Amino acid sequence: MVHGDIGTTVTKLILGEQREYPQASGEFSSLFVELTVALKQISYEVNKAGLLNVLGKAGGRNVQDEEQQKLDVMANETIIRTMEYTGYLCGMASEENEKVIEIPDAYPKGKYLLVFDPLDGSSNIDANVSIGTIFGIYRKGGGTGKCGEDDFLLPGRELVAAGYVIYGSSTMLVISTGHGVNGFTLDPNVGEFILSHKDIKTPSKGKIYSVNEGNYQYWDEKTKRAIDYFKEKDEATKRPYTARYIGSLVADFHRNLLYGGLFIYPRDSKSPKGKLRLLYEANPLAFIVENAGGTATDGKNRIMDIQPDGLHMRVPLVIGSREDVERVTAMLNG
Ligand code: AHM
Ligand code: MG
Repeated sequence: MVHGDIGTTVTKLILGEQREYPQASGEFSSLFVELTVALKQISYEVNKAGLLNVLGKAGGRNVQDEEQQKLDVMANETIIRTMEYTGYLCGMASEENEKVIEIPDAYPKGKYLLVFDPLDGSSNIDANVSIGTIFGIYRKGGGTGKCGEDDFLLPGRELVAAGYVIYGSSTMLVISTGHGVNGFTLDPNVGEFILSHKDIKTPSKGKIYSVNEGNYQYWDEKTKRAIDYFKEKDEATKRPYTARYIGSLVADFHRNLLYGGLFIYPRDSKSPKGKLRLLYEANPLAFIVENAGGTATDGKNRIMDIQPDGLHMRVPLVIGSREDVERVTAMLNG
């Protein structure tokens, strides 16, 4: 059931959902509100980055051996420092940290697990292209206390909630707690996420395909054929699809969610396991797309049924409108 009318705040919507479950302790709602505080801080920093001359590299390399941008570090620290204090989490996992982020001994522990990519698409930062934050929330299996890597190796179907923020021409938060998908636009004057896109449903078939075709020579024949289809006349529309690729997953995904279409990052000979990460990129977006009526696979299996083998496991990703994803998945397996 979807709560709230256009113009309501994200806090009100989450509280409304909580009241549907009289046995709920309110911890999830409080956790979520704290998370939105961190997300608003990141939005503020991203927006003023150009002004403050903080663009550029921080000098370090993260666990994936990628250059860390200053804003990546800032976003990661903002989420960790905000959320470790709440008492609702037993640990966190971030794209920027090799191991589980433990809650300091001084703070109480809770029953939830937070996974996140603090600033996705960060190679686009210096060009002022839209970037995003992706997150997922799980409930720990059994009790509170500290948690280790094994606690995080859960399939996406166990997610309690997931969402992303897109730092674009305005900042938007898109979330699902498993009851549809709602989009909120940050009103900078009052500092609140306001419901602007109620009960988002993605079209069952789109006209857009998004893939880095520069990798064409690294694809196998089935992948080439599956992508070539979109340049031919589609059986239904008698027109080829439109190509759109920003190179910023949240931005590519968000556009396709609203307009219909699909995003594909297939495995290739450079990245035989795929590029994108299951825990904090593919799973949260798969949770969102399924709640909006779309679907997501790794080219064969449902993304949310994949058993992770590590915090930073990579997967191929085919995600978006149901008919389009099913077509590609069938062609990859034909
Ligand atoms: P990041 O987490 O290091 O920012 O990398 C993920 C990004 C996604 O946002 C985007 O979809 C993809 O990498 C683009 O990859 P490519 O440049 O290979 O097309
Ligand atoms: Mg990322």
